[in-house]
Amino acid sequence: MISLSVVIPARNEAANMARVLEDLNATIATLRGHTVEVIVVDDGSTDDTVRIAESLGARVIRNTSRAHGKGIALRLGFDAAGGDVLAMMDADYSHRAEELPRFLEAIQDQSVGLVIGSRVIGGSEEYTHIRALGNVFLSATLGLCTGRYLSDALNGFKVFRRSIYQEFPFNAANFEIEIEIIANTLRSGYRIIEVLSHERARAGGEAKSRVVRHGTRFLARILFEGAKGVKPAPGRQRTPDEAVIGARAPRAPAATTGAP
Ligand SMILES: Nc1nc2c(ncn2[C@@H]2O[C@H](COP(=O)(O)OP(=O)(O)O)[C@@H](O)[C@H]2O)c(=O)[nH]1
Ligand SMILES: [Mg+2]
Repeated sequence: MISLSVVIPARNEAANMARVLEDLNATIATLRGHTVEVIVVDDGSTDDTVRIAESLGARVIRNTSRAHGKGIALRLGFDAAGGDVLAMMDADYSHRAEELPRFLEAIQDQSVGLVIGSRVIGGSEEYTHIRALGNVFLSATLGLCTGRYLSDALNGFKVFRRSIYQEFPFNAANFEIEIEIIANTLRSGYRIIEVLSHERARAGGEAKSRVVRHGTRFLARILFEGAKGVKPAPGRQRTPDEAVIGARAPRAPAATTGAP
């Protein structure tokens, strides 16, 4: 049995919360072999976000400190999560809950620590030219700084092992937590896998991310993590678990024949 915690950061997402959780609950009902908790982390929402989340069965955690941001909210949720596997998705209905099984299947490979949804393969209704270019530039820079080239490092739809969160320090306050998760996964020696993911446009409400401000913070974080180094300790590099990837039964041992 795999225990999964889905953590959703939300600030003033009343326009979207109901459909996010309805779709998520419907997907959870189809999962076999998983126990699942859903955590919504609120950051001083002034609308009905909290009431709607609670009415749909989510456990709501409130950030009561003066500092707020997506990274702070996610870390509060991860701290409270009981699952061995953590999923993070946005509260604006841009991520598709029905894709979650694809992520969960990928992380069954014991060598995989992090699964990222790739909008480069799956497409995005929210990409403006500037966002698409920024993502390509920042993902390529991350590759240059860490040696791991990803098509969509910045996507906030991710599934990863809680052991990585527990083993390494996390301190990102904002959207740059995406980079911190990748860097710490590389340090852990686990592999990172990308799966196809299609991003819808935010359904309602207002976006909190700003291209220039958050793009700059992403870049600063990439350079910082690259300078710090992401090489895993010797002996930590994990190799693919062929049994899961190929979904093959182990080969029967060769029959031994007696002496002629
Ligand atoms: N709790 C909390 N959530 C946030 C904060 N900023 C952004 N979020 C959430 O993070 C997710 C992504 O934010 P969004 O504005 O859609 O950014 P974008 O999709 O990256 O352009 C949404 O679920 C937001 O509600 C924050 O300060 N606190
Ligand atoms: Mg969004």
